[in-house]
Amino acid sequence: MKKTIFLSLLLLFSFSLVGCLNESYVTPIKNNPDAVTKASPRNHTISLDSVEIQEYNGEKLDLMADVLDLSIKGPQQVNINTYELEITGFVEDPKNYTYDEVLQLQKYSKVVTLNCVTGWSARVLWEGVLIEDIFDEVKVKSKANTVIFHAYDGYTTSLPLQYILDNEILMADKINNVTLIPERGFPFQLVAEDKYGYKWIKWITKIELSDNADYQGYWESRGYDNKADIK
Ligand SMILES: Nc1nc2c(c(=O)[nH]1)N[C@H]1C(S)=C(S)[C@@H](COP(=O)(O)O)O[C@H]1N2
Ligand SMILES: [Mo]
Repeated sequence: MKKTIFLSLLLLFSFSLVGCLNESYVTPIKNNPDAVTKASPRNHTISLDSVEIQEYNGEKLDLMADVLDLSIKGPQQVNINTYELEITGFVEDPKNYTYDEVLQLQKYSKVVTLNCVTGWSARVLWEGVLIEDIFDEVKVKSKANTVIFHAYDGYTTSLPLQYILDNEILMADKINNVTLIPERGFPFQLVAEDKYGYKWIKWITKIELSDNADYQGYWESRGYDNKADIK
């Protein structure tokens, strides 16, 4: 019995080591606190240091580990080798992206606060791709007015198309320069700034363009405001 516990601990420890070694590049980000910041292309970045940043432009950030996970089914383990992001619905050219294909898009970063309705919040540096850049590739049809996001755990949420375009909304693959861990929504979490946490869908698998402005996602259909504007 003791031996089994020891062996499991050893296994866990080795896995966490592998996790650290995997994170072998860090994307440098230009110092522009004002707007969405363009990150350098991946192939220009080689850095062996993978320490989570704790400060950005003089501002102290929260740590990735400080963020709570209260998701409906707990952290999802997404197999990145078979993962696909499906873009579907009212688009001219529906497309499935692999993880690497998504990360070929221009990277952006910004510091944004996530506020959960239950009262906690976390202010961190998000890095990812612009949803609008994906939409440019698949060509959104004019009758679409709503974007419905689907996740690996069956969770869904929606946002007005205009909100996504007007606010340069990101789909993040990194927090504080570190690739998302399963608890944080690996491979992608939506950075739905100015909206409550239940719009910040994690483990995104599908983005659907729709004309159903009244669509209600998981928490929305359970009584939470569909606008979710932070008061
Ligand atoms: N797929 C999925 N995404 C989800 C949830 C969930 O249960 N499943 N919970 C939401 C809620 S209520 C909050 S507050 C945020 C929390 O994000 P975090 O774990 O990065 O802090 O995730 C959101 N995204
Ligand atoms: Mo939440």
